[in-house]
Formats: sequence, structure tokens, C-alpha cells
Amino acid sequence: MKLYYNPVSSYSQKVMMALYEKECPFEPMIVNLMDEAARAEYKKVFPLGKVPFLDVPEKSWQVPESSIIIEYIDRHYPGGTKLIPDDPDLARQVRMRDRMLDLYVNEPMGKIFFDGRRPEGSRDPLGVTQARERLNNMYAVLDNALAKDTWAMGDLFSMADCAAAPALQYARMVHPFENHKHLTAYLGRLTERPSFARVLKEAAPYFAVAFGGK
Ligand SMILES: N[C@@H](CCC(=O)N[C@@H](CS)C(=O)NCC(=O)O)C(=O)O
Repeated sequence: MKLYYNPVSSYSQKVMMALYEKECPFEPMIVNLMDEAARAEYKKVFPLGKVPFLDVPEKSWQVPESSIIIEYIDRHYPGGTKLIPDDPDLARQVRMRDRMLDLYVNEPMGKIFFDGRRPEGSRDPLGVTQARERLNNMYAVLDNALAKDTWAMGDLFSMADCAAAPALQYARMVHPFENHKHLTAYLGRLTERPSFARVLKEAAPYFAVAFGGK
């Protein structure tokens, strides 16, 4: 199966982390989102042009959306870490945390990050203020939960931690959270996790190209 992704994309990193947790083989297909021609070519594969995207030719299945890709690999590749529990109530709680981290950490982080790269005059200060408020709320909620929990689901490492790692790693840069010590310690645990350490190491050569050395 082929994974279309970009090493610096937060949603791609979420799926890469999951694949490494599962020790799941795949064919890497890097998409250069900064290059118009490469984007146009990629839209022939997935018309929405979003990464990550999983292509499973042997089943004629095409799987967009990071959480759905992780659902797919967790179901079809039993090895490695179980990322979504079999118990339906626990699974629902993992999915809820995954959604919260995507929608209320990763999305506002992206809003702040990309707004800062827009030219003067086309920025959205109100949207950025709202994104910062959303992050403040989520930082407080997460810090409170992580005062007693090791991972997003207590003792259980899960898909929600794959969502959290890249989202928090980037959020830390655009809207720091050092004053939340439990959240800071959690990001420390995530970056020490071999799966995410590998994701960051593989992304490093691409950071300067994508973000102009920032
Ligand atoms: N909800 C999607 C979000 C994917 C997404 O927004 N990916 C970004 C990169 S992190 C992207 O493809 N951006 C390019 C674009 O929007 O055209 C998921 O979970 O996979």
C-alpha cells in the first residue's frame, strides 16, 4: 500500500507515527505541497489535494483522513501497538480525544502558523485571536487531565497520542505552553517515544525547505 504524505505535515506525521507504532510496511509517496506542479499532479490521485492519503491497490481502496487511515491500519495490521481498543466504549473515548486534538489543537495551530505566512493585508487577526483562545482552553483541559494521566487515554497509548504529538509539537512553536507543566512533560514523553522520534528525525531535512529555515 502507498502512503501519500509530506514529512513536515502534522496530519501526515500523525499517520507516520501510527504506522511506526504498528510496524506496518508501506510505500512512501512524498507530495511536495509547496510546488504547484506537484500539487496538480497529486490532485489526479486525490482531487481534494490533502495529505495524508492511503492507496491500497490490492483492495481497490483509497483512504483519506488521518483518523480513518489509522482505523484502517489498526484493523488490518494486528502487529505492534493496538491504537484503537476493541472495547467499544474505550474506542469511543479514543476517537473523542482524537477529534478534540485534531479540531481544537491541530486546526487552530495551523490557523496561527499559516496566517503568519500570509502577506500583510490578507491576514485574519480575529481568526488568529479565536485560534489562540481555543488553544488556551485546550491547554488548560489537557494539563488538568495529564496531572494524573501518562497518555491521552490514561495508561493506554492510543491513536489520540498520535494526533497529539505533531499537533502539540507545532503548537508549542506558535503558541507556547511551558506554563502548563503536565502538558510540557507529556510532549516530552511523546518526543521520546521511538515512533515520534523517528518521524521528527525524518522530517528534519525537509524543515528548512518547507519553512525557510524557521
Ligand atoms: N482532516 C484531514 C486534514 C488534512 C490536512 O489538512 N492536511 C494538510 C497538511 S497538514 C494539507 O494537505 N494541506 C494542503 C491543502 O489543504 O491544500 C486529516 O485528518 O487528514
